[in-house]
Amino acid sequence: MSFPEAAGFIREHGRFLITSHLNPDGDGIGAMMGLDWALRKLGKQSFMVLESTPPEIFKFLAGYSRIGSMESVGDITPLDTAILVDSPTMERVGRAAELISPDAAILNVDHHISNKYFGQVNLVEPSISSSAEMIYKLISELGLAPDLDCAEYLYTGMIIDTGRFRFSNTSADTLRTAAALVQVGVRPDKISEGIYDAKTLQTTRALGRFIDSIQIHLGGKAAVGAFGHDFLASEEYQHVETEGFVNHALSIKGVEVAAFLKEVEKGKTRASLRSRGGIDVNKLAGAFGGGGHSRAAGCTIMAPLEQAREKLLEQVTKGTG
Ligand SMILES: [Mn+2]
Repeated sequence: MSFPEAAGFIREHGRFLITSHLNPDGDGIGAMMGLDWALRKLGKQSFMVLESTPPEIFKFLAGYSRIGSMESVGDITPLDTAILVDSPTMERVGRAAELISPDAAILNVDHHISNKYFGQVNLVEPSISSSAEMIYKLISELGLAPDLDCAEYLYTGMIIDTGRFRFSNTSADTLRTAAALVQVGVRPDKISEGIYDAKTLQTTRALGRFIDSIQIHLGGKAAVGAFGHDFLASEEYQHVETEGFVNHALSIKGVEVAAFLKEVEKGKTRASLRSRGGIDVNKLAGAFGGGGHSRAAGCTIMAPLEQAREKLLEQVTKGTG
């Protein structure tokens, strides 16, 4: 599926639900908001709804309150047209799927290699850094040029998914797009400060806790940091944003694969996985029903923390040994 076909889908419809995956990152948020901006520019009706309240950390984006949650929207009739961004499956949007009528026309815009092509129209481009970069191309295809607000949405998505233009998904096109957004007026220092230098004290303390928890396995090849259920359920944790924590485990010399394990419920552990390229974490996550990208992926392991760690390491050994 090509950008012109996705643009055609947008032109043909009038009223859209836009949603993204559970616990969205800056790319899901930025791509949603950029797309919402474009739809409204075209005179369309657009509603952005996530399962839960969007994360505090991106509150500096203009019009952030336009993003609703299942709680805030109350009872609304399911929509006939939906665009899912940055979500590899329908299931990943969680309860927001209740707002999509069963026979809805769905446009799927994503860059996860694990994408399941669940839409009527599927714009899936695993070679593109971020869903936000895809939305930039889609906006151009629609004959629009981002204003400053829109440029900030897309730039935010791009810096999150490229790790501030450090990861291997940072292409010449990525940098050209970023340059175009800066040309519109985006200030890289402002966005960077908004995301990386506006942490709660609890987040900074939690990072210390995460770093302390790192254990090295498989002769130095794997690093695993973990939060147990008690901490996740504590009042303190409610003010913590863990975006980027796992990269501290990956940055240790010799480490090829890193994991951040969170025991979200007793007996249920969420794993965030990163690799430097030798190990395909999309496949690793796939062994537990998850997925993502070859160097960044996630999955849920139905086991308590320590068992989840063992299962994960077993799978790394199987996949690489
Ligand atoms: Mn993404």
